[in-house]
Order: sequence, then C-alpha cells, then structure tokens
Amino acid sequence: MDTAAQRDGWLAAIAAAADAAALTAVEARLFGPKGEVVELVRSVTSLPKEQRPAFGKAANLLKQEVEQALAQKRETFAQQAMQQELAAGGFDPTETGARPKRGVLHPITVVQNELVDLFTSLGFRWEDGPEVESEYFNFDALNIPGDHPARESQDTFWLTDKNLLRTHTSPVQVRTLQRAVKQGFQPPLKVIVPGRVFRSETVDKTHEHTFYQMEGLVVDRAHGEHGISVANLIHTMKTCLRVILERDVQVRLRPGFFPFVEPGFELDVNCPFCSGKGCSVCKQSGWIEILPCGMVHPNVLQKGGLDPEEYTGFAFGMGLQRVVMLRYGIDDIRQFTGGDLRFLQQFPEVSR
Ligand code: FA5
Repeated sequence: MDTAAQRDGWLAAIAAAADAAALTAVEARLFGPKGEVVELVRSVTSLPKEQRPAFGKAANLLKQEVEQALAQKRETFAQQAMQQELAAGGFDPTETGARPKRGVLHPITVVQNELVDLFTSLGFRWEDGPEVESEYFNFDALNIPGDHPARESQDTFWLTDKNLLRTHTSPVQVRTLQRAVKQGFQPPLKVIVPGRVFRSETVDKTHEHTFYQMEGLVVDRAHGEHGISVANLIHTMKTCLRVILERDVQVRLRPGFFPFVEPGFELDVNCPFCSGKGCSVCKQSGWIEILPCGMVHPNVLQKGGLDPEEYTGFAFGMGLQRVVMLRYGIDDIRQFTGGDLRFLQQFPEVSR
C-alpha cells in the first residue's frame, strides 16, 4: 500500500475543494462509513501481528494530518463567508444580541425593599403576622373594645368565629411583644412589619380595599439613657421620609387619634401634585396623610406582657401605596392593581 501517494491525493482533494459543499463531499469520501481514511486505519487488523504497531501509529498520524487539513480549510471558508457578509453590510460581530424581555419589580415591592433596607440598617428586624387575624389581636388587644368608635373607621371584612381579614398591620405589635416576653424580653425591641391589609371601603383615587402597610415598633426601657421619647419617633419618621421620597419634603404633625397610641400623631406631607394649593388628590387640603404614629399606649404594652412603668415605645403605620404615589407622582391608587403593563414598565427595576 502506497500511503504516501494516498496522503498526497487526499490533501490535494481537500486543497482543491472550491467551496464548503465540495469540502463536505471530500470529508464524506475520506471519513464516511466506508471512508478511505477510515478503511486505511481499519486495515491494520489484516496485517501480521509484528507489523501492526508501526502501521497503526503511522496510520493514526496520517489520519490526524488529514483531519487538520480539513479543519483548516473549513475555517478558511467560514472566514470568507463572514467577510462577504460584512462587505454586504449584513453582519456585524460587535452588535449586541436581541435583549430578552424581562419583568420588572412592582413599584410597591421596590419601595418596600428600600424601606426594609433602611430600617434593617437602623437595627430593625422583619416580623410577619397572619392576614386572617382574630378580632382580639386586630382590635381588643390594641385597646379598641367592641363598642369603640375607632372600629368604624376601619370597615372590616368579617369571617367566621370572630376572625377577620386584618384591617392594619398593628395586630403584629402585641403578637411580637408576647412572643418576645415568652422568650425573655431583651430590650430594645425594634421591628418592622410589611404586609397586606384589607378594608371594606369604597375604592377611589386614594383608597383601595386591599393595600399595603408597613408597621414599625420600638420598645425600650422607660428610664435611664435608653428612654424613648416623641423626639426619637419624629427623628425616625423624618429620616424615613427623606430617604424614601428622595427629597426634602415639607411635613406637618398634627394630633391623631388611634386608641393604641398616646399621644398619637398624623404626619402629613405637602401635596406634590398641587404644591399644597389643593387638588383632587389631596381633597383640596394641600396635605397628604402618610404616617400615622405615636407612643405605644400603656394598655398595649400590658397586653404584650410588659410593665408600662418600666417600658415605653413608639409605633407607626405607613400606607405603602401612598408613599409610592408621592415618590413617583402617581395620582390614582387604582393603577397599581389595574394590570396595565405599560404602567408597570415605567418603573426602573432598582437594586434587587
Ligand atoms: C392605621 O391603620 C394604624 N394602624 C396606623 C398606626 C400604626 C397608627 C401605629 C399609630 C401607630 P390608618 O387607618 O390611618 O391607621 O391607616 C394607615 C395608613 O394606611 C394611612 O395613612 C394611609 O396611608 C393608608 N391607608 C388607609 N386606608 C387606605 C386605603 N383604603 N387605601 C390605601 N391606603 C390606605
């Protein structure tokens, strides 16, 4: 067998291939099921035993050489094809590929995440509570007995067995205190409770039946250097609003009535839609109520298992939709759940 002649023939066939299709035909001739190179390598078995090692080695080297020549020629054709496409202006290897469509975080989630980051950086920890709540934790434990007029301001979806859909995140206050006391209370206690709440309300530009709140609760010793006062509460609220609204906003504090705080406050911000002149969003008042808050009522501390002589604290309950509306200038709360993707895609996905 004249392998040298075969080798030259094969390399010449590869070199002579005029295009990729011709090269594929040569490849099939040499490496197909009964290909010439394949047959040559296989023929080692028909040789006397002593000749096999030398022949096998030479045949394999030859096979590699032919394979290499084929690969080189294929690469040449690929380069040529790319050059042709480039010259025709049809292919730009530096162009980025098509961007796959990605979802974005809901603006309420974005703002909630930022608030959680802010408060955890201030030493608060996240607490959860049930959305199906008992009348006891939602009302009674918060100093709102059955005949109390404050119940009427939170129209309730009642379920069976004195259960209800929680009307606010405040029930988690007493739940958290009771749990902390059971585990041997270690002041200070600083928690936030983001969550969904429900009210049987007529829906309008600023009211939903299902909305989000974020509760905050801080409890520490009443006396000594740890004593908590209204000043701590106001400072925390102002820090929170500055960070979350990304600008200095004008705020006003007025007395607010919530049976579970004493004193209680309503922290309002100047309406950004009319700069305080009065419009339909702020109901002509020039202000938007955003942060009800106050000092935890002694009865609530007691229900939580703490002695109000020894401990004091403050709490707040922020309406998350209202914060998002202020931040992004959204004038209708119904858009959050309207399902219009064009609305949702306006908000850049920040951080996580
Ligand atoms: C409460 O729910 C109290 N639990 C807040 C609180 C906590 C006070 C701790 C003191 C201490 P209020 O009913 O005002 O309060 O609701 C709190 C916030 O939820 C409001 O300021 C508002 O931003 C938002 N909110 C209330 N009702 C609705 C509604 N129907 N739709 C959207 N947001 C609402």
